[in-house]
Amino acid sequence: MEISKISNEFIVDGSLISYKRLNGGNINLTYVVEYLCGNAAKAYVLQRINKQVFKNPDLVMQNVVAITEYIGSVNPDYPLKCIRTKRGGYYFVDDQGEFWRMYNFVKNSTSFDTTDNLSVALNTGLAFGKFQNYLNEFEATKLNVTIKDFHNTKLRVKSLIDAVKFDEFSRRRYAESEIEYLINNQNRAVTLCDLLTANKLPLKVTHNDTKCNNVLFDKDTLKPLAVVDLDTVMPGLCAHDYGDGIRSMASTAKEDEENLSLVDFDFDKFKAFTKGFVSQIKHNLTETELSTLYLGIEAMTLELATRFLCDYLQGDIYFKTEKPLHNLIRAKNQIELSKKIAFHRSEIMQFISNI
Ligand code: GN1
Ligand code: MG
Repeated sequence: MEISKISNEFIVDGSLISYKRLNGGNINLTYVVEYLCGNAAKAYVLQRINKQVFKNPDLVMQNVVAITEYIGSVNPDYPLKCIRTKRGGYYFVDDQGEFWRMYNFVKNSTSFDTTDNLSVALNTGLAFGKFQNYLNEFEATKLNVTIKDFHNTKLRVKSLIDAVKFDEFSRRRYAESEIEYLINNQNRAVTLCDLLTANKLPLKVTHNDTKCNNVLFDKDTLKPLAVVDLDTVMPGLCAHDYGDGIRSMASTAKEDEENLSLVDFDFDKFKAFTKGFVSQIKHNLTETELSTLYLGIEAMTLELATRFLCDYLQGDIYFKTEKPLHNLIRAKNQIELSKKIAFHRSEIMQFISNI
């Protein structure tokens, strides 16, 4: 169905003057649509929810609406809002059964896939830390689980082992050393899951995808305006949000950089994100949560490598890819990063424990 028709299903003033597809994001399809109302142009973000990944988009939208409204009630400056459809509700199902939703485009905002700017690193940590704080009193059981076992690292490893056994696309031979690394290093990845199972860590409302590019910044001041991409907000572990944030922020290279010699762990960005994040949430953490934050970095890096590699072996069915070996490249990249993290383990742990 045409973008203009889909877009016109939402309650927006004026008439559509342009639309443009955005490239970011590994899962959903995103457009910016622009409307002219009188003399003023106003932009919106139109997104197709990936049904392969989010099996029940209705549950996703219930969460997203509840969370945006709740954060808006505790922080009146939170600028993100879902736009209603003319038929009622917050999503439109097109004639191919695809689910679409619309947000306001946050004015004067920008985002970064990677950055070398330390105040952006600090502000990203602050933004995700504040996000957890805003939702501290939100009843976690009110949230739908939009992807079951999303950060169940043990199951992610099991899926990889199954994909290796099955080897449906005969790709195993191209990934032998990566498979071996991830299977041999699974202990570094699953400790948090074990602590959760043993009831040693509390479940909180977490974002579960704390990538650098899921924060919108003011283009001029680089102050954080909003945390976005709320599809995976679910009960989870604080260390997972922290670890995923460091995994994404503290790399010296983009997530799919092929030249592995460019992949390293940037201490300054790590420190800046950590300061921002931990300063916001420290008072809400138990001793065990605080002392296991480091494990989140190892877990999230190895888990994502495992997910990319599993998807490569399964024929690239989950993450959007732009080239044949994209998921293998991403897996190699995250493995390289995890080696750098392990190499600096004691320094990283020491910095966190002194904060
Ligand atoms: C996906 O949609 P996006 O690009 O923000 C993925 C995350 C991964 C990330 C890696 C629902 O996030 O879990 O960490 O790619 N989201 C989902 O870039 O699987
Ligand atoms: Mg995103």
